[in-house]
Amino acid sequence: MAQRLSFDELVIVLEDILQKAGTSPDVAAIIAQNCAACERDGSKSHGIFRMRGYVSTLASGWVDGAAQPVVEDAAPSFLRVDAQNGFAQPALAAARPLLLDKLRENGAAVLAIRNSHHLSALWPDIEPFADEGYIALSVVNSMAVTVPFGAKRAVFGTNPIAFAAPVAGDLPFVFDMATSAWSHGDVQIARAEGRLLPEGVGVDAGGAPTRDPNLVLEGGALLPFGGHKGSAISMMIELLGAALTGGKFSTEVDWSRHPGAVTPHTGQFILLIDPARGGGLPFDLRAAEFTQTMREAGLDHLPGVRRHKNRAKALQSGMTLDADAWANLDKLRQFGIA
Ligand code: NDP
Ligand code: PYC
Repeated sequence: MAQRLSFDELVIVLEDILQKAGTSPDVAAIIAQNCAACERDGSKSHGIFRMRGYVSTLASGWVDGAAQPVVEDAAPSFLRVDAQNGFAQPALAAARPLLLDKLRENGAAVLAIRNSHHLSALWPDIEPFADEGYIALSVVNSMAVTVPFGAKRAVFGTNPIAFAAPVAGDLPFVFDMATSAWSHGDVQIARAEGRLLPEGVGVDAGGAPTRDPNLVLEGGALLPFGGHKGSAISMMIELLGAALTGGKFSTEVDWSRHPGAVTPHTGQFILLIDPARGGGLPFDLRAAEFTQTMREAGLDHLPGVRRHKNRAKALQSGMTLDADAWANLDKLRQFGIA
Protein backbone atom coordinates (compact mmCIF):
# COMPACT_ATOMS: atom_id res chain seq x y z
CA MET A 1 0.00 0.00 0.00
CA ALA A 2 1.20 3.54 -0.71
CA GLN A 3 2.41 5.35 2.38
CA ARG A 4 2.02 8.99 3.33
CA LEU A 5 4.78 10.36 5.57
CA SER A 6 5.99 13.70 6.83
CA PHE A 7 9.59 14.67 6.15
CA ASP A 8 10.51 14.03 9.78
CA GLU A 9 8.83 10.62 9.74
CA LEU A 10 10.78 9.66 6.64
CA VAL A 11 14.04 10.76 8.27
CA ILE A 12 13.31 8.50 11.25
CA VAL A 13 12.67 5.50 8.97
CA LEU A 14 15.91 6.12 7.05
CA GLU A 15 17.93 6.61 10.24
CA ASP A 16 16.61 3.31 11.54
CA ILE A 17 17.62 1.51 8.33
CA LEU A 18 21.08 3.05 8.33
CA GLN A 19 21.79 2.30 11.98
CA LYS A 20 20.66 -1.30 11.55
CA ALA A 21 23.03 -1.48 8.58
CA GLY A 22 25.93 -0.45 10.80
CA THR A 23 26.28 3.32 10.78
CA SER A 24 26.82 5.31 13.97
CA PRO A 25 23.81 7.37 15.11
CA ASP A 26 25.54 10.61 14.01
CA VAL A 27 26.26 9.31 10.51
CA ALA A 28 22.75 7.85 10.25
CA ALA A 29 21.27 11.25 11.14
CA ILE A 30 23.31 13.09 8.50
CA ILE A 31 22.74 10.62 5.65
CA ALA A 32 19.05 10.16 6.49
CA GLN A 33 18.46 13.93 6.43
CA ASN A 34 20.35 14.18 3.15
CA CYS A 35 18.52 11.31 1.45
CA ALA A 36 15.09 12.40 2.73
CA ALA A 37 15.82 15.96 1.55
CA CYS A 38 16.55 14.63 -1.97
CA GLU A 39 13.27 12.70 -1.93
CA ARG A 40 11.35 15.71 -0.58
CA ASP A 41 12.78 18.08 -3.22
CA GLY A 42 12.12 15.66 -6.09
CA SER A 43 15.82 14.85 -6.61
CA LYS A 44 14.65 11.32 -7.28
CA SER A 45 17.95 10.02 -8.66
CA HIS A 46 19.40 10.45 -5.15
CA GLY A 47 16.34 9.98 -2.96
CA ILE A 48 15.09 6.86 -1.21
CA PHE A 49 15.83 4.73 -4.26
CA ARG A 50 19.48 4.98 -3.08
CA MET A 51 18.81 3.36 0.31
CA ARG A 52 19.38 -0.12 -1.02
CA GLY A 53 22.79 0.99 -2.29
CA TYR A 54 23.71 2.51 1.07
CA VAL A 55 22.74 -0.69 2.87
CA SER A 56 24.39 -3.09 0.41
CA THR A 57 27.58 -1.01 0.50
CA LEU A 58 27.64 -1.01 4.30
CA ALA A 59 27.05 -4.77 4.30
CA SER A 60 29.93 -5.24 1.85
CA GLY A 61 32.45 -3.61 4.21
CA TRP A 62 33.51 -1.13 1.49
CA VAL A 63 32.56 1.95 3.54
CA ASP A 64 32.95 2.60 7.26
CA GLY A 65 29.59 3.84 8.52
CA ALA A 66 31.05 4.81 11.87
CA ALA A 67 34.18 6.59 10.61
CA GLN A 68 35.45 9.60 12.54
CA PRO A 69 36.69 12.19 10.02
CA VAL A 70 40.01 13.89 10.76
CA VAL A 71 40.14 17.63 9.99
CA GLU A 72 43.54 19.02 8.99
CA ASP A 73 44.24 22.76 9.04
CA ALA A 74 46.37 23.08 5.88
CA ALA A 75 46.65 26.88 5.46
CA PRO A 76 44.81 30.08 6.43
CA SER A 77 42.15 29.45 3.81
CA PHE A 78 42.64 25.74 3.11
CA LEU A 79 41.18 22.87 5.10
CA ARG A 80 41.58 19.17 4.41
CA VAL A 81 39.56 16.28 5.80
CA ASP A 82 40.46 12.62 5.78
CA ALA A 83 37.01 11.02 5.90
CA GLN A 84 38.63 7.77 7.09
CA ASN A 85 36.74 5.74 4.49
CA GLY A 86 33.42 7.15 5.67
CA PHE A 87 30.77 9.19 3.91
CA ALA A 88 31.66 12.68 2.64
CA GLN A 89 28.73 14.46 4.30
CA PRO A 90 29.85 13.75 7.90
CA ALA A 91 33.34 14.89 6.86
CA LEU A 92 31.86 18.17 5.67
CA ALA A 93 29.88 18.49 8.90
CA ALA A 94 33.06 17.94 10.94
CA ALA A 95 34.95 20.60 8.97
CA ARG A 96 32.12 23.15 8.73
CA PRO A 97 32.77 25.32 11.83
CA LEU A 98 36.48 25.83 11.08
CA LEU A 99 35.76 26.24 7.35
CA LEU A 100 33.34 29.10 8.11
CA ASP A 101 35.90 30.72 10.43
CA LYS A 102 38.45 30.62 7.63
CA LEU A 103 35.96 31.98 5.12
CA ARG A 104 35.00 34.92 7.36
CA GLU A 105 38.61 35.67 8.14
CA ASN A 106 40.04 35.39 4.63
CA GLY A 107 37.16 35.99 2.22
CA ALA A 108 37.53 32.56 0.60
CA ALA A 109 38.10 29.03 1.82
CA VAL A 110 38.78 25.67 0.21
CA LEU A 111 37.72 22.33 1.65
CA ALA A 112 39.40 19.21 0.24
CA ILE A 113 37.80 15.96 1.41
CA ARG A 114 39.51 12.66 0.62
CA ASN A 115 39.10 8.99 1.46
CA SER A 116 35.34 9.63 1.27
CA HIS A 117 32.19 8.16 -0.27
CA HIS A 118 29.50 10.32 -1.92
CA LEU A 119 26.32 8.69 -3.16
CA SER A 120 24.07 11.71 -3.16
CA ALA A 121 23.22 15.00 -4.81
CA LEU A 122 25.62 17.88 -4.21
CA TRP A 123 23.09 20.65 -3.60
CA PRO A 124 22.42 19.61 0.04
CA ASP A 125 26.13 20.19 0.73
CA ILE A 126 26.25 23.73 -0.62
CA GLU A 127 22.78 25.29 -0.55
CA PRO A 128 23.08 25.99 3.22
CA PHE A 129 26.13 28.19 2.54
CA ALA A 130 24.11 30.33 0.12
CA ASP A 131 21.33 30.52 2.73
CA GLU A 132 23.97 32.09 4.98
CA GLY A 133 24.93 34.63 2.28
CA TYR A 134 27.99 32.90 0.79
CA ILE A 135 28.87 31.62 -2.68
CA ALA A 136 29.70 27.92 -2.87
CA LEU A 137 31.00 25.61 -5.58
CA SER A 138 31.49 21.88 -5.21
CA VAL A 139 32.54 18.97 -7.38
CA VAL A 140 32.95 15.27 -6.70
CA ASN A 141 34.21 12.52 -8.97
CA SER A 142 32.71 9.02 -8.87
CA MET A 143 33.31 5.73 -10.71
CA ALA A 144 34.56 5.33 -14.28
CA VAL A 145 31.34 5.07 -16.29
CA THR A 146 31.70 8.01 -18.70
CA VAL A 147 33.73 8.02 -21.92
CA PRO A 148 35.69 11.27 -22.44
CA PHE A 149 34.90 13.03 -25.73
CA GLY A 150 37.02 11.40 -28.42
CA ALA A 151 38.08 8.44 -26.21
CA LYS A 152 37.19 4.76 -26.50
CA ARG A 153 36.54 3.69 -22.93
CA ALA A 154 35.13 5.06 -19.70
CA VAL A 155 37.53 7.14 -17.62
CA PHE A 156 35.41 9.82 -15.96
CA GLY A 157 32.78 9.43 -13.30
CA THR A 158 29.39 11.05 -13.77
CA ASN A 159 31.16 13.89 -11.96
CA PRO A 160 28.61 16.44 -10.75
CA ILE A 161 29.25 20.14 -10.30
CA ALA A 162 27.06 22.36 -8.16
CA PHE A 163 27.03 26.10 -7.52
CA ALA A 164 25.02 28.11 -5.02
CA ALA A 165 24.73 31.87 -4.57
CA PRO A 166 22.47 34.19 -2.58
CA VAL A 167 19.86 36.30 -4.38
CA ALA A 168 18.36 39.23 -2.46
CA GLY A 169 14.71 38.68 -1.55
CA ASP A 170 14.60 35.36 -3.39
CA LEU A 171 15.62 31.73 -3.21
CA PRO A 172 19.35 31.15 -3.66
CA PHE A 173 20.43 30.33 -7.19
CA VAL A 174 21.54 26.69 -7.06
CA PHE A 175 22.39 24.43 -9.95
CA ASP A 176 23.58 20.88 -9.52
CA MET A 177 24.24 18.60 -12.48
CA ALA A 178 26.11 15.52 -13.57
CA THR A 179 28.67 16.21 -16.30
CA SER A 180 27.64 12.96 -17.96
CA ALA A 181 24.64 13.40 -20.26
CA TRP A 182 22.51 11.64 -17.63
CA SER A 183 23.30 10.71 -14.05
CA HIS A 184 23.88 7.01 -13.44
CA GLY A 185 20.95 7.12 -11.01
CA ASP A 186 18.56 8.33 -13.70
CA VAL A 187 19.71 5.55 -16.04
CA GLN A 188 19.02 3.00 -13.29
CA ILE A 189 15.56 4.49 -12.77
CA ALA A 190 14.87 4.39 -16.53
CA ARG A 191 15.83 0.70 -16.55
CA ALA A 192 13.59 -0.05 -13.57
CA GLU A 193 10.68 1.72 -15.29
CA GLY A 194 11.33 0.10 -18.67
CA ARG A 195 12.05 3.39 -20.45
CA LEU A 196 14.46 3.98 -23.32
CA LEU A 197 17.09 6.72 -23.00
CA PRO A 198 17.22 9.68 -25.38
CA GLU A 199 19.83 9.63 -28.16
CA GLY A 200 23.30 10.79 -27.12
CA VAL A 201 23.24 9.53 -23.54
CA GLY A 202 25.07 6.24 -23.72
CA VAL A 203 26.96 3.59 -25.63
CA ASP A 204 27.01 -0.20 -25.43
CA ALA A 205 29.99 -2.41 -24.54
CA GLY A 206 31.30 -2.06 -28.09
CA GLY A 207 31.08 1.74 -28.03
CA ALA A 208 28.06 1.89 -30.34
CA PRO A 209 25.33 4.41 -29.47
CA THR A 210 22.38 2.82 -27.69
CA ARG A 211 19.16 3.94 -26.07
CA ASP A 212 18.87 0.75 -24.01
CA PRO A 213 19.65 1.45 -20.32
CA ASN A 214 20.49 -2.25 -19.79
CA LEU A 215 23.26 -2.05 -22.37
CA VAL A 216 24.60 1.17 -20.86
CA LEU A 217 24.62 -0.27 -17.34
CA GLU A 218 25.91 -3.75 -18.29
CA GLY A 219 29.32 -3.09 -19.82
CA GLY A 220 28.40 0.06 -21.72
CA ALA A 221 29.04 3.64 -20.67
CA LEU A 222 27.66 7.16 -20.56
CA LEU A 223 28.74 10.11 -22.70
CA PRO A 224 29.68 13.54 -21.34
CA PHE A 225 27.08 16.31 -21.69
CA GLY A 226 27.87 18.90 -24.35
CA GLY A 227 30.56 16.92 -26.24
CA HIS A 228 34.10 18.26 -25.82
CA LYS A 229 32.95 21.07 -23.54
CA GLY A 230 31.32 18.84 -20.92
CA SER A 231 34.26 16.48 -21.26
CA ALA A 232 36.70 19.26 -20.29
CA ILE A 233 34.59 20.15 -17.25
CA SER A 234 34.46 16.51 -16.23
CA MET A 235 38.24 16.30 -16.45
CA MET A 236 38.53 19.39 -14.27
CA ILE A 237 36.35 17.59 -11.72
CA GLU A 238 38.68 14.58 -11.70
CA LEU A 239 41.57 16.97 -11.02
CA LEU A 240 39.85 18.94 -8.26
CA GLY A 241 37.95 16.01 -6.73
CA ALA A 242 40.85 13.56 -6.75
CA ALA A 243 44.28 15.00 -7.66
CA LEU A 244 43.88 18.05 -5.43
CA THR A 245 42.15 16.40 -2.48
CA GLY A 246 44.27 13.25 -2.38
CA GLY A 247 41.27 11.10 -3.31
CA LYS A 248 41.06 8.42 -6.00
CA PHE A 249 40.43 9.12 -9.67
CA SER A 250 37.25 7.46 -10.88
CA THR A 251 39.38 4.89 -12.73
CA GLU A 252 41.06 3.96 -9.43
CA VAL A 253 37.84 2.99 -7.67
CA ASP A 254 38.00 -0.79 -7.35
CA TRP A 255 35.21 -2.34 -5.34
CA SER A 256 35.54 -5.75 -6.99
CA ARG A 257 36.37 -7.39 -3.64
CA HIS A 258 33.24 -5.89 -2.07
CA PRO A 259 30.22 -7.30 -3.90
CA GLY A 260 27.24 -5.01 -3.35
CA ALA A 261 29.37 -1.86 -3.02
CA VAL A 262 28.07 1.10 -5.03
CA THR A 263 29.41 4.19 -3.24
CA PRO A 264 32.32 5.76 -5.12
CA HIS A 265 35.35 6.09 -2.82
CA THR A 266 36.95 9.30 -4.12
CA GLY A 267 37.21 12.91 -2.95
CA GLN A 268 35.19 16.12 -2.87
CA PHE A 269 36.21 19.74 -3.44
CA ILE A 270 34.33 22.71 -2.03
CA LEU A 271 35.17 26.38 -2.62
CA LEU A 272 33.48 29.07 -0.56
CA ILE A 273 33.59 32.81 -1.26
CA ASP A 274 32.35 35.65 0.91
CA PRO A 275 30.71 37.97 -1.64
CA ALA A 276 31.01 40.90 0.78
CA ARG A 277 34.69 41.03 -0.31
CA GLY A 278 33.74 41.74 -3.93
CA GLY A 279 33.55 45.19 -5.53
CA GLY A 280 30.52 47.26 -6.49
CA LEU A 281 27.00 46.90 -5.16
CA PRO A 282 26.15 44.00 -2.80
CA PHE A 283 26.37 40.70 -4.67
CA ASP A 284 22.91 39.48 -3.70
CA LEU A 285 21.29 42.68 -5.02
CA ARG A 286 23.16 42.35 -8.31
CA ALA A 287 22.14 38.69 -8.46
CA ALA A 288 18.50 39.69 -7.93
CA GLU A 289 18.79 42.31 -10.69
CA PHE A 290 20.21 39.69 -13.01
CA THR A 291 17.61 37.02 -12.31
CA GLN A 292 14.95 39.69 -12.93
CA THR A 293 16.54 40.41 -16.31
CA MET A 294 16.41 36.70 -17.08
CA ARG A 295 12.75 36.47 -16.10
CA GLU A 296 11.97 39.49 -18.29
CA ALA A 297 13.71 37.65 -21.12
CA GLY A 298 11.09 34.90 -20.73
CA LEU A 299 12.75 32.46 -18.35
CA ASP A 300 10.39 30.72 -15.98
CA HIS A 301 12.61 27.91 -14.65
CA LEU A 302 15.63 29.02 -12.72
CA PRO A 303 17.62 26.07 -11.34
CA GLY A 304 16.62 25.37 -7.75
CA VAL A 305 13.06 26.72 -8.04
CA ARG A 306 11.52 23.35 -8.95
CA ARG A 307 13.08 21.74 -5.89
CA HIS A 308 11.86 24.48 -3.60
CA LYS A 309 8.32 24.15 -4.94
CA ASN A 310 8.45 20.41 -4.26
CA ARG A 311 9.89 21.11 -0.82
CA ALA A 312 7.13 23.55 0.13
CA LYS A 313 4.48 21.07 -0.99
CA ALA A 314 6.07 18.16 0.86
CA LEU A 315 6.51 20.16 4.04
CA GLN A 316 2.90 21.25 3.90
CA SER A 317 1.17 18.01 3.00
CA GLY A 318 3.77 15.26 3.40
CA MET A 319 5.18 12.84 0.85
CA THR A 320 3.48 9.86 -0.72
CA LEU A 321 5.73 6.88 -1.30
CA ASP A 322 4.25 4.44 -3.78
CA ALA A 323 3.59 0.89 -2.63
CA ASP A 324 6.81 -0.55 -4.12
CA ALA A 325 9.03 2.20 -2.72
CA TRP A 326 7.52 1.79 0.74
CA ALA A 327 7.74 -2.01 0.59
CA ASN A 328 11.42 -1.73 -0.33
CA LEU A 329 12.14 0.57 2.61
CA ASP A 330 10.18 -1.62 4.97
CA LYS A 331 12.08 -4.69 3.77
CA LEU A 332 15.41 -2.93 4.31
CA ARG A 333 14.28 -1.87 7.77
CA GLN A 334 13.25 -5.39 8.75
CA PHE A 335 15.76 -7.58 6.98
CA GLY A 336 18.59 -5.32 5.73
CA ILE A 337 20.06 -6.55 2.47
CA ALA A 338 18.48 -10.02 2.65
P1 NDP B 1 19.34 17.56 -13.96
O1 NDP B 1 19.70 17.47 -15.39
O2 NDP B 1 18.02 17.04 -13.55
O3 NDP B 1 19.37 19.08 -13.50
C1 NDP B 1 20.57 19.82 -13.61
C2 NDP B 1 20.33 21.25 -13.17
O4 NDP B 1 19.54 21.91 -14.13
C3 NDP B 1 19.59 21.35 -11.85
O5 NDP B 1 20.14 22.38 -11.10
C4 NDP B 1 18.16 21.66 -12.27
O6 NDP B 1 17.50 22.45 -11.30
C5 NDP B 1 18.36 22.43 -13.54
N1 NDP B 1 17.30 22.23 -14.52
C6 NDP B 1 16.70 21.06 -14.87
N2 NDP B 1 15.81 21.28 -15.84
C7 NDP B 1 15.84 22.61 -16.12
C8 NDP B 1 15.14 23.45 -17.03
N3 NDP B 1 14.23 22.97 -17.85
N4 NDP B 1 15.42 24.77 -17.02
C9 NDP B 1 16.36 25.28 -16.17
N5 NDP B 1 17.04 24.53 -15.28
C10 NDP B 1 16.79 23.21 -15.26
O7 NDP B 1 20.48 16.95 -13.04
P2 NDP B 1 21.38 15.65 -13.33
O8 NDP B 1 20.47 14.55 -13.73
O9 NDP B 1 22.50 16.00 -14.20
O10 NDP B 1 21.94 15.36 -11.87
C11 NDP B 1 21.05 14.94 -10.87
C12 NDP B 1 21.73 14.83 -9.54
O11 NDP B 1 22.65 13.75 -9.54
C13 NDP B 1 22.52 16.04 -9.08
O12 NDP B 1 21.96 16.43 -7.85
C14 NDP B 1 23.93 15.53 -8.90
O13 NDP B 1 24.63 16.10 -7.79
C15 NDP B 1 23.70 14.06 -8.67
N6 NDP B 1 24.88 13.27 -9.01
C16 NDP B 1 25.68 12.82 -7.99
C17 NDP B 1 26.82 12.10 -8.28
C18 NDP B 1 27.76 11.67 -7.21
O14 NDP B 1 28.82 11.15 -7.54
N7 NDP B 1 27.46 11.86 -5.94
C19 NDP B 1 27.18 11.79 -9.66
C20 NDP B 1 26.28 12.33 -10.64
C21 NDP B 1 25.16 13.03 -10.31
P3 NDP B 1 16.09 21.98 -10.68
O15 NDP B 1 16.31 20.55 -10.24
O16 NDP B 1 15.80 22.90 -9.58
O17 NDP B 1 15.14 22.08 -11.81
O1 PYC C 1 23.85 9.20 -10.24
O2 PYC C 1 25.67 9.24 -11.46
C1 PYC C 1 25.09 9.12 -10.37
C2 PYC C 1 25.89 8.87 -9.17
C3 PYC C 1 27.14 8.37 -9.09
C4 PYC C 1 27.46 8.31 -7.77
C5 PYC C 1 26.40 8.76 -7.07
N1 PYC C 1 25.44 9.10 -7.94
